[in-house]
Amino acid sequence: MLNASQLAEFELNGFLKGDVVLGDDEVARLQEELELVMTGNSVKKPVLNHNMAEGKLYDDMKMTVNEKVVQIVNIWMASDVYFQHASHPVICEEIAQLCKTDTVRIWHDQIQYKPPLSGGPTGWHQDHPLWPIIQPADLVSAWVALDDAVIENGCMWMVPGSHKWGNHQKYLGQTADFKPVHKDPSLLPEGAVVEAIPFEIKKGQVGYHHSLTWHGSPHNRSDMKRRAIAVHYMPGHTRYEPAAGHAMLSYVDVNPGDILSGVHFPVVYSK
Ligand SMILES: O=C(O)CCC(=O)C(=O)O
Repeated sequence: MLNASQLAEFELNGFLKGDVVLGDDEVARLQEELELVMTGNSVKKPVLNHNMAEGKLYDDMKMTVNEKVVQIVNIWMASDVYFQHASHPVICEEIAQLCKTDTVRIWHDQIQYKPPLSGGPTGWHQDHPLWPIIQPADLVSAWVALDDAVIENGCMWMVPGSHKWGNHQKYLGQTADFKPVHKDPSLLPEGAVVEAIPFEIKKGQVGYHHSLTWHGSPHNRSDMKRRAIAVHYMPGHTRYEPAAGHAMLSYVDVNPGDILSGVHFPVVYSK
């Protein structure tokens, strides 16, 4: 359970470090299960399992063709261990606090694995604009490190306060050394300071971020793996409002305007 000062910090910054919520044995189990799914050896399959760096050359960054970021979407559908993780009682209760809701559903989850030396960057972005089938933009994600995530192996970076600036996704870019850039700063609200800080998370620790917070993670040139599981959670009032495509679209079986519910969007917390 988060205290008042943690809730105030999240409100101010749009992100927050939580506790270490998984012990070494639990992390080891998730790492094993990840290997099984990532190599295609699980019986059930996730929604996506691919190298998201492939074919993507950020115009403003030096990238080599061999860079790799393994992205797996909805590993919970392929692995009961990951479903249990997505239902973690401490995480789900804290998400309910941060979303100010009494019901929490899984929108979808996401592994990002940056392998040693060749791990590619995840460009600066906001989550909600990349999810154009749900409204409103008040989701919160729980990002749990499966290896210590530090500057050297490509931890996430965050821009404090950016969750209050609206949708700037199409203007976001980065410098060659991965500083966030707004392509038309005149559109930013008065007083907005675009300054990123590292969001280092220990193995088994949870970090929370709002779905409008600017974030990204650079290359992994270290000899350490950088594995993590992010679960993107919806408060009980999130509606299906299709405006463009998304990997989860074919799993929706409600009508536009309805609460996004159903077996593929399970309730993991309710008060
Ligand atoms: O794992 C990363 O580096 C990026 C993850 C991310 O963008 C997210 O969880 O919203």
